[in-house]
Amino acid sequence: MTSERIERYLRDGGLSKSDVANLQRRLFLKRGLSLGALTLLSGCDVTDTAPVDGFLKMISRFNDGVQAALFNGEKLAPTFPESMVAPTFRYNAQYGPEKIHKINPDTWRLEVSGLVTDKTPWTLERLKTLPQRADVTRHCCVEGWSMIGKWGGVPLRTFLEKIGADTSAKYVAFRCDDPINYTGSIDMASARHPQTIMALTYADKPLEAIFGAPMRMKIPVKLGFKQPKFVSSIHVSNDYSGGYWEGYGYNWFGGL
Ligand SMILES: Nc1nc2c(c(=O)[nH]1)N[C@H]1C(S)=C(S)[C@@H](COP(=O)(O)O)O[C@H]1N2
Ligand SMILES: [Mo]
Repeated sequence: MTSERIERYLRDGGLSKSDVANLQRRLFLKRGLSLGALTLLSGCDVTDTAPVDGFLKMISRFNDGVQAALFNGEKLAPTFPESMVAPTFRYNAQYGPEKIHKINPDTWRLEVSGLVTDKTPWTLERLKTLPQRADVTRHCCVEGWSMIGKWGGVPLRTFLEKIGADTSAKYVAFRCDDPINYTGSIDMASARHPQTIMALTYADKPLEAIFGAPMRMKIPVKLGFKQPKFVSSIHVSNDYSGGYWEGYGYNWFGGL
C-alpha cells in the first residue's frame, strides 16, 4: 500500500468494490494478509484509542474507506432473546449525568437539513406516527464494556424517504443538544441499514433522560460512540464532517 495510493483515495474519495478486491488479492499474495487484518476492523473486544496524527491519521481515514466498501448494508447485527435485555442500562457520556438538562418533549424539534426536499422540523408527536421497529442488540463501547438492550423507534431509512433525502449522498450527520454539543456522522449504507433506528423507547418504555430522550440514534452495526443521544438535527450531505470522538482519533467508520 503506497502512501500515494492512500493520498489519491483521500483526495478522490470512494473506493470501488473492484479496488477492494484488487487490494485484497495483492495483500494476500504478498503477505498472506487479509484486508480485515490490515484495517484492524474493530469489534466488541477491540479498542481504538491510540492518539493518531499525520500519517497514522491518513491511514485511519483510508481504513474508514475500506471498511465502508466492505460493509454489507443488509447483513443484520446479532439479536438476542428478550430475557437478556438489561433492565437498567449503563450510562455513558463525556460528562456526568448530573450535567444533563431534561429536554421538554413538547417543545423539542428535530431540524432537518442538507440534501433533502422537505426541511420542515419534526415534532415528537409526528415522529411517533411513522412505522416503528424494535431490536434486542448488543451495545459495544470502546472503553471496554458491552450490554444487551432493546431499543425501539423509527427506522432512519423510513425517515430519510419521508423527508425526500438524496440517498445517493455519502453521509448522514447528527448534532446533539447536550453539554458538549456532541456530533457524529455515518455512511449512507449504515444510515439505511434495516436495524438503524431513531430510538424513542428502551425496553418498551419511553427513553429516560440520561439515555438521550426524547430521541437518540441506535445503530446496532456500529460501536457505542456512533450512537448519538439527544439528537437535535439530522443533515444529509456529501461533505465529511467527522464527529466528537473522531476529533480525538477514533476511526470514523466505527463498525462492529
Ligand atoms: N450526545 C451524546 N451522545 C453520546 C455520547 C455523548 O457523550 N453525548 N457518548 C457516546 C458513547 S461513547 C456511548 S458508549 C453511548 C452510551 O450510551 P448509553 O448512555 O445509552 O449507554 O452514547 C454515545 N452517544
Ligand atoms: Mo462509548
